[in-house]
Amino acid sequence: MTGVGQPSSVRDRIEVVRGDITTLSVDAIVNAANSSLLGGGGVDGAIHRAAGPRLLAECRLLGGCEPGEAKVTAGYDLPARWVIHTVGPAWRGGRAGEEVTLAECYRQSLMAARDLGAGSVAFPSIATGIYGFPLARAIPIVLREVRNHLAVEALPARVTLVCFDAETHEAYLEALGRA
Ligand code: AR6
Repeated sequence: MTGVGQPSSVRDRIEVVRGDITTLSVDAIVNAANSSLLGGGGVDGAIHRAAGPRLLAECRLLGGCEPGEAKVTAGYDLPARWVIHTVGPAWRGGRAGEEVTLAECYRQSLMAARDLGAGSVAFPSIATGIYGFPLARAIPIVLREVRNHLAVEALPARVTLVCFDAETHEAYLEALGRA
């Protein structure tokens, strides 16, 4: 049990939900972007549509983003105050450093959230859509990086892992022992 004034456990600070990340009232949402940062399909397209054209205007000033890096913009018309854009690895069979790059996406995004002072941050399942990173290989990396960060940092206080489709949602719940 967590008493008044005691820090919550890492476990209690991680939440898995099924839904559309653009609707969440959190301090920051993470975008699974591409290196241009100029929009695309999947969650990237949904975030740009929901945030409005001012998001693209700010992204144009950022000069792109390398895989594993994270860059911050405002959230504009989104409920979230900030968008943390990161670029996952396109899957090339697993021998091109994809797992290291995916870990770096989560690590850099969590550091960006901390530096913003964000209390809450929501992640999509980076790289497991159009980029083809196998979900079963991604989830242990995601959970390891989120847990490692929360074990040593107070911010973000809460991390929401957002699953758009049923398969992703079930796989996350199972990995967390909450199925
Ligand atoms: N909310 C939450 N998750 C979503 C949403 C949403 N609204 N829409 C899709 N997802 P993907 P990637 C899930 O393809 O694999 C873009 O064109 C989706 O079901 O969006 O990193 C970029 O510009 C999947 O589980 O991102 C890049 O070119 C997860 O988000 C490329 O796609 C990630 O799927 C990046 O590919």
